Amino acid sequence: MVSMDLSASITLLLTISCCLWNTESRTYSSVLSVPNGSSWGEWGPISFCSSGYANAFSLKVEKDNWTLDNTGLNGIRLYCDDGTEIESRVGPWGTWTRNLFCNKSYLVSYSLRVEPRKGILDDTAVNNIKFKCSDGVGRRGFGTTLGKFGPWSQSCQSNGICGMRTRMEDAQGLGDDTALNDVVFYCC
Ligand SMILES: [Ca+2]
Ligand SMILES: [Ca+2]
Repeated sequence: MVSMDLSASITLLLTISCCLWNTESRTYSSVLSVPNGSSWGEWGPISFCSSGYANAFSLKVEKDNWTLDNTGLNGIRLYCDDGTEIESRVGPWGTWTRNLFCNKSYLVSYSLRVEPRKGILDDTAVNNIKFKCSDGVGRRGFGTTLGKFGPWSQSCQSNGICGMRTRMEDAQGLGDDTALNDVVFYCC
């Protein structure tokens, strides 16, 4: 009787481990990054499409607010062909711009538009992002125009982007806010 209870507990434990792992992770083949991200803030959680790949995105953008503290890009949302929408850390400013889609293909590469550090002046860090679709066509987000685009990331060698993680600086109170500072994407 004791040994039956034990084996039932082990089975239950294995079942829980299996399912928690499934909701939080996914087997991926590579991680895409770029060298020009900024380094303020903390990395958020990794978010994966439940089973498919990202074929569209939208950006949370704070337009120039004519004050001395702008933040530019505040969030990235990916739309997966399995119907899921995923985000990692998202900043509090700005509004979501309209979606940009790949034509019967998936997102496979990206480049970040980043403003270099301004010292005592107003920093914004990342201002925009552009993607390449697996059909070779580019899609530039509706971000802001400060800074310049850096080099393209590697491209997914597998189907396409299936996950993401953003680095976000929390609100600085009266200090200089920058919101989104960097992002990496996962290929499956
Ligand atoms: Ca700022
Ligand atoms: Ca500053």
